[in-house]
Amino acid sequence: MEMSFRWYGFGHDSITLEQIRQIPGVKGVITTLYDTQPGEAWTQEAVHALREGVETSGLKICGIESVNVHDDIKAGLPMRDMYIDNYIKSLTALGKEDVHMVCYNFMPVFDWTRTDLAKPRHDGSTVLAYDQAVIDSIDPEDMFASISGDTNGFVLPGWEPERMEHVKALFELYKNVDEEALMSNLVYFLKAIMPVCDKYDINMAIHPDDPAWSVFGLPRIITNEANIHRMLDAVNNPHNGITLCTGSLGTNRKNDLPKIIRGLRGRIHFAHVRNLQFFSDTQFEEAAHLSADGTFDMYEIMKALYDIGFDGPMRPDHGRTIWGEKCMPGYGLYDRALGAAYLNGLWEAIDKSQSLK
Ligand code: DNO
Repeated sequence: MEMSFRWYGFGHDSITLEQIRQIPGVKGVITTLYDTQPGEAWTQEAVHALREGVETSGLKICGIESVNVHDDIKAGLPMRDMYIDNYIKSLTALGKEDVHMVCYNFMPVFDWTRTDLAKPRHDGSTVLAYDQAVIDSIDPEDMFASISGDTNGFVLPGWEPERMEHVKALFELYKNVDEEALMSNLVYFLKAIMPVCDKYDINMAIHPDDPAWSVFGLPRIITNEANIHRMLDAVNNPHNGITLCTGSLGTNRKNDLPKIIRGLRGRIHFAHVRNLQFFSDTQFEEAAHLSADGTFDMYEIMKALYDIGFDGPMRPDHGRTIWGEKCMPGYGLYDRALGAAYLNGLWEAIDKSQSLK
């Protein structure tokens, strides 16, 4: 396991590489070319400049989150082959710059969805939260407006205003796309990109849908163990893997996270580890990483990752906003740094107790 930290790039993040470098055990960053749009071909020059910037600070790029997939690919529209060609160009640029892990998602229209970005918590922090009753009471077109006031001026990943301006048109795109069609569009995409992944040894790590069920009637497929295996078996190449995101897959309380992890040996290429606190099956808020602060047993999750020999990048995921920090909701320095230290501590303890046996 290699501990990493998500960083949004020069000019887009309140946190500096120098600060990240001082978090014990963090070896590198998970980043992206934040100025690109889904569907655009990345150039090797741009990736090289990003890499150089990161390496100058003594860190490295542990992986990209995300190279976003254009909606025409997800919806299976005629232009998809052109966008897939561009995706292959982006992967080539990354491969040539020695980047070997790419996180992406296949969620239609909205990426991760929360109904509150600054919910006050009992400990005085604020956190991201989700309440299905709120989703059921609003129009999808109002979704962006309802959360955009709480972002502290940051552009949230997956909620870029340029895309959100076209929500209605985006919904139109998917009107004939059900879960079966979405799955087959995903398989089509994966089959097309596997040769370049093989050539440059790039691990593709699909991010689970968050929450792990349909929102606003849109199809969602990376939601449970059976669907994950279906996707992996359909393109049975070790480069076709997943991002094990506990906070996303774990939204569905039927998903037994340690069990799912144990069944995915060799196919988990990236791990996002965080905790949730539930109020009902469809209402939850994000907790501190510590097991006792939420619902998940973080020891069992880390132990399962350890036992399957997980050796990819891991990052602490969304943190609470604490200590008066002004940051992108979920992506402040302080609570994620606490999360990294805690997860590293669990890993060290598991590792040492294994070697005592
Ligand atoms: C939210 C993130 C997601 C994730 C994408 C991957 O905080 O976990 O936006 O990066 O779904 O493409």
